[in-house]
Amino acid sequence: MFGAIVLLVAQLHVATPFEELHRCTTFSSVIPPAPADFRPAAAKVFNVTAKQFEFVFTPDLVVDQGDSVTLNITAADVTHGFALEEYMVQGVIVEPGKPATVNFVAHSPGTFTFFCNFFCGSGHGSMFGRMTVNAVTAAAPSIDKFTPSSAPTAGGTVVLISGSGFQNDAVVRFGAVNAVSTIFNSSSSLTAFTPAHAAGTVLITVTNPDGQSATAATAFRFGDATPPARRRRAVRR
Ligand SMILES: [Cu+2]
Repeated sequence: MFGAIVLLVAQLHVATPFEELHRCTTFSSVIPPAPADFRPAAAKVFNVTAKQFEFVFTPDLVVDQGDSVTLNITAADVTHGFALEEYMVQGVIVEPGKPATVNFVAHSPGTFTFFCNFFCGSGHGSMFGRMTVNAVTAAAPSIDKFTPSSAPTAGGTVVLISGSGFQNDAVVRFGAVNAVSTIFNSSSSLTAFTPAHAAGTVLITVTNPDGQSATAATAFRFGDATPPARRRRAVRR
Protein backbone atom coordinates (compact mmCIF):
# COMPACT_ATOMS: atom_id res chain seq x y z
CA MET A 1 0.00 0.00 0.00
CA PHE A 2 2.71 2.45 1.06
CA GLY A 3 4.71 1.32 -1.94
CA ALA A 4 1.85 2.20 -4.26
CA ILE A 5 1.68 5.74 -2.86
CA VAL A 6 5.40 6.17 -3.27
CA LEU A 7 4.99 4.94 -6.81
CA LEU A 8 2.37 7.56 -7.62
CA VAL A 9 4.58 10.31 -6.23
CA ALA A 10 7.53 8.91 -8.11
CA GLN A 11 5.66 9.30 -11.39
CA LEU A 12 5.47 13.03 -10.86
CA HIS A 13 9.03 13.63 -9.85
CA VAL A 14 11.74 15.36 -11.86
CA ALA A 15 14.22 13.05 -13.48
CA THR A 16 17.43 12.57 -11.56
CA PRO A 17 20.84 12.67 -13.24
CA PHE A 18 20.88 8.88 -12.88
CA GLU A 19 17.72 8.61 -14.92
CA GLU A 20 18.88 11.14 -17.46
CA LEU A 21 21.99 9.09 -17.90
CA HIS A 22 19.90 6.07 -18.76
CA ARG A 23 17.97 8.00 -21.36
CA CYS A 24 21.17 8.99 -23.09
CA THR A 25 21.95 5.58 -24.50
CA THR A 26 21.85 4.11 -27.96
CA PHE A 27 18.72 2.07 -27.16
CA SER A 28 15.71 2.96 -29.24
CA SER A 29 12.14 2.13 -28.45
CA VAL A 30 11.25 0.39 -31.69
CA ILE A 31 7.96 -1.40 -31.28
CA PRO A 32 7.46 -4.33 -33.65
CA PRO A 33 4.29 -4.15 -35.79
CA ALA A 34 1.34 -6.41 -34.95
CA PRO A 35 1.51 -9.68 -36.88
CA ALA A 36 -0.94 -10.29 -39.75
CA ASP A 37 -2.93 -12.85 -37.75
CA PHE A 38 -3.33 -10.58 -34.72
CA ARG A 39 -7.06 -10.13 -33.92
CA PRO A 40 -7.52 -6.77 -32.20
CA ALA A 41 -11.18 -7.36 -31.29
CA ALA A 42 -10.34 -10.63 -29.50
CA ALA A 43 -7.06 -9.51 -27.94
CA LYS A 44 -6.32 -10.25 -24.30
CA VAL A 45 -4.99 -7.04 -22.81
CA PHE A 46 -2.45 -6.86 -19.98
CA ASN A 47 -1.24 -3.74 -18.24
CA VAL A 48 2.38 -4.03 -17.26
CA THR A 49 4.01 -1.61 -14.86
CA ALA A 50 7.79 -1.64 -14.77
CA LYS A 51 9.31 -0.15 -11.63
CA GLN A 52 12.43 -0.54 -9.56
CA PHE A 53 12.70 -3.50 -9.32
CA GLU A 54 9.80 -5.57 -10.56
CA PHE A 55 7.12 -5.93 -13.20
CA VAL A 56 3.52 -5.73 -12.02
CA PHE A 57 0.99 -7.41 -14.31
CA THR A 58 -2.75 -6.81 -14.34
CA PRO A 59 -3.95 -9.53 -14.70
CA ASP A 60 -1.29 -12.24 -14.44
CA LEU A 61 0.34 -13.09 -17.76
CA VAL A 62 -1.44 -16.35 -18.53
CA VAL A 63 -2.92 -16.89 -22.02
CA ASP A 64 -4.10 -19.71 -24.28
CA GLN A 65 -2.25 -20.87 -27.36
CA GLY A 66 -3.46 -18.88 -30.35
CA ASP A 67 -4.55 -15.88 -28.29
CA SER A 68 -3.89 -12.39 -29.56
CA VAL A 69 -2.05 -10.62 -26.76
CA THR A 70 -1.64 -6.91 -26.08
CA LEU A 71 0.83 -5.64 -23.50
CA ASN A 72 0.50 -2.02 -22.41
CA ILE A 73 3.86 -1.41 -20.78
CA THR A 74 4.43 1.59 -18.56
CA ALA A 75 7.57 2.69 -16.74
CA ALA A 76 6.59 4.04 -13.33
CA ASP A 77 9.89 5.49 -12.17
CA VAL A 78 12.89 5.26 -14.48
CA THR A 79 13.52 3.89 -17.95
CA HIS A 80 13.09 0.13 -18.16
CA GLY A 81 13.19 -2.49 -20.85
CA PHE A 82 10.87 -5.40 -21.48
CA ALA A 83 11.93 -8.48 -23.39
CA LEU A 84 10.07 -11.77 -23.62
CA GLU A 85 11.63 -15.06 -24.59
CA GLU A 86 10.32 -16.38 -27.95
CA TYR A 87 7.86 -13.53 -28.50
CA MET A 88 9.77 -10.27 -27.97
CA VAL A 89 13.40 -11.23 -28.28
CA GLN A 90 14.49 -7.70 -29.14
CA GLY A 91 12.54 -6.15 -26.32
CA VAL A 92 11.31 -2.58 -26.05
CA ILE A 93 12.60 0.32 -24.02
CA VAL A 94 9.94 2.12 -22.01
CA GLU A 95 10.49 5.57 -20.57
CA PRO A 96 8.36 7.20 -17.87
CA GLY A 97 5.48 8.98 -19.56
CA LYS A 98 5.98 7.07 -22.79
CA PRO A 99 4.11 3.77 -22.52
CA ALA A 100 4.65 1.14 -25.18
CA THR A 101 1.96 -1.13 -26.59
CA VAL A 102 3.09 -4.44 -28.05
CA ASN A 103 0.88 -6.94 -29.90
CA PHE A 104 1.69 -10.56 -30.66
CA VAL A 105 -0.01 -13.92 -31.13
CA ALA A 106 0.82 -16.67 -28.63
CA HIS A 107 1.49 -19.48 -31.10
CA SER A 108 3.90 -21.54 -28.98
CA PRO A 109 2.68 -23.14 -25.75
CA GLY A 110 4.91 -23.26 -22.69
CA THR A 111 6.41 -20.90 -20.15
CA PHE A 112 8.56 -18.02 -21.31
CA THR A 113 10.78 -15.75 -19.29
CA PHE A 114 10.36 -12.00 -19.49
CA PHE A 115 12.94 -9.63 -18.12
CA CYS A 116 14.14 -6.06 -18.07
CA ASN A 117 16.71 -5.60 -20.83
CA PHE A 118 17.71 -2.05 -19.92
CA PHE A 119 19.95 -1.44 -16.92
CA CYS A 120 17.76 0.42 -14.46
CA GLY A 121 19.65 0.28 -11.18
CA SER A 122 21.07 -2.00 -8.54
CA GLY A 123 18.12 -4.40 -8.49
CA HIS A 124 17.85 -4.61 -12.26
CA GLY A 125 18.78 -8.30 -12.24
CA SER A 126 15.68 -9.22 -10.26
CA MET A 127 13.28 -7.79 -12.85
CA PHE A 128 12.02 -10.97 -14.47
CA GLY A 129 9.10 -13.38 -14.43
CA ARG A 130 7.25 -15.92 -16.53
CA MET A 131 4.48 -15.89 -19.11
CA THR A 132 2.38 -19.05 -19.37
CA VAL A 133 0.82 -20.06 -22.70
CA ASN A 134 -1.57 -22.96 -22.15
CA ALA A 135 -1.61 -25.51 -24.96
CA VAL A 136 -4.91 -25.69 -26.84
CA THR A 137 -6.07 -28.85 -28.60
CA ALA A 138 -7.82 -28.19 -31.88
CA ALA A 139 -11.49 -29.12 -32.17
CA ALA A 140 -12.16 -32.49 -33.78
CA PRO A 141 -13.31 -32.38 -37.41
CA SER A 142 -16.83 -33.30 -38.47
CA ILE A 143 -18.42 -34.08 -41.83
CA ASP A 144 -21.77 -32.50 -42.64
CA LYS A 145 -22.26 -33.69 -46.20
CA PHE A 146 -20.52 -34.77 -49.36
CA THR A 147 -21.42 -34.68 -53.03
CA PRO A 148 -21.80 -36.72 -55.14
CA SER A 149 -22.72 -39.71 -53.00
CA SER A 150 -21.52 -42.34 -55.44
CA ALA A 151 -18.81 -42.88 -58.06
CA PRO A 152 -17.69 -45.42 -60.63
CA THR A 153 -15.36 -48.16 -59.42
CA ALA A 154 -12.61 -46.89 -61.74
CA GLY A 155 -11.93 -43.89 -59.47
CA GLY A 156 -11.12 -40.28 -60.35
CA THR A 157 -14.43 -38.74 -59.31
CA VAL A 158 -14.22 -35.35 -57.63
CA VAL A 159 -16.04 -35.37 -54.29
CA LEU A 160 -16.69 -32.16 -52.39
CA ILE A 161 -16.84 -32.67 -48.62
CA SER A 162 -18.15 -29.99 -46.30
CA GLY A 163 -18.05 -29.87 -42.54
CA SER A 164 -15.89 -28.20 -39.92
CA GLY A 165 -12.53 -28.43 -38.23
CA PHE A 166 -10.66 -29.59 -41.31
CA GLN A 167 -6.94 -28.90 -41.12
CA ASN A 168 -4.44 -28.35 -43.89
CA ASP A 169 -3.03 -31.74 -44.92
CA ALA A 170 -6.16 -33.58 -43.77
CA VAL A 171 -6.53 -36.97 -45.49
CA VAL A 172 -9.82 -38.29 -46.90
CA ARG A 173 -10.37 -42.03 -46.91
CA PHE A 174 -13.05 -44.02 -48.72
CA GLY A 175 -13.48 -47.04 -46.52
CA ALA A 176 -9.94 -48.31 -46.03
CA VAL A 177 -8.54 -46.66 -49.15
CA ASN A 178 -7.04 -43.17 -49.22
CA ALA A 179 -8.35 -40.68 -51.74
CA VAL A 180 -5.97 -40.34 -54.67
CA SER A 181 -5.50 -36.79 -53.46
CA THR A 182 -7.15 -34.41 -51.04
CA ILE A 183 -7.27 -30.67 -51.56
CA PHE A 184 -7.71 -28.45 -48.51
CA ASN A 185 -10.07 -25.64 -49.53
CA SER A 186 -10.78 -24.33 -46.04
CA SER A 187 -11.50 -25.58 -42.53
CA SER A 188 -15.03 -26.32 -43.76
CA SER A 189 -14.32 -27.71 -47.24
CA LEU A 190 -12.20 -30.45 -48.77
CA THR A 191 -12.02 -31.78 -52.32
CA ALA A 192 -11.15 -35.48 -52.68
CA PHE A 193 -10.46 -37.59 -55.78
CA THR A 194 -11.86 -41.09 -55.41
CA PRO A 195 -9.54 -44.08 -55.66
CA ALA A 196 -10.38 -47.16 -57.68
CA HIS A 197 -12.54 -49.28 -55.42
CA ALA A 198 -14.57 -52.46 -55.60
CA ALA A 199 -18.31 -51.96 -55.91
CA GLY A 200 -20.11 -51.50 -52.64
CA THR A 201 -20.76 -48.93 -49.94
CA VAL A 202 -18.10 -47.43 -47.69
CA LEU A 203 -17.87 -44.69 -45.11
CA ILE A 204 -15.88 -41.53 -45.81
CA THR A 205 -13.46 -40.45 -43.11
CA VAL A 206 -11.41 -37.28 -42.72
CA THR A 207 -8.26 -37.50 -40.60
CA ASN A 208 -6.44 -34.35 -39.52
CA PRO A 209 -2.66 -34.21 -39.12
CA ASP A 210 -3.18 -34.07 -35.35
CA GLY A 211 -4.75 -37.54 -35.55
CA GLN A 212 -8.36 -36.54 -34.87
CA SER A 213 -10.83 -37.87 -37.40
CA ALA A 214 -14.47 -37.72 -38.47
CA THR A 215 -16.63 -40.34 -40.15
CA ALA A 216 -19.57 -39.42 -42.36
CA ALA A 217 -23.00 -40.43 -41.10
CA THR A 218 -24.13 -41.78 -44.46
CA ALA A 219 -22.48 -44.22 -46.85
CA PHE A 220 -20.72 -43.52 -50.13
CA ARG A 221 -21.36 -45.98 -52.95
CA PHE A 222 -18.88 -47.29 -55.50
CA GLY A 223 -20.30 -48.70 -58.70
CA ASP A 224 -23.85 -48.93 -59.94
CA ALA A 225 -23.91 -45.18 -59.59
CA THR A 226 -26.09 -44.34 -62.54
CA PRO A 227 -29.76 -44.65 -61.72
CA PRO A 228 -31.84 -46.23 -64.47
CA ALA A 229 -32.79 -43.66 -67.06
CA ARG A 230 -36.34 -42.49 -66.72
CA ARG A 231 -38.58 -43.69 -69.49
CA ARG A 232 -40.18 -40.99 -71.42
CA ARG A 233 -43.63 -41.53 -72.63
CA ALA A 234 -44.54 -40.19 -75.93
CA VAL A 235 -47.09 -37.51 -75.51
CA ARG A 236 -50.02 -37.94 -77.77
CA ARG A 237 -51.77 -34.96 -79.02
CU1 LIG B 1 16.20 -3.00 -15.51
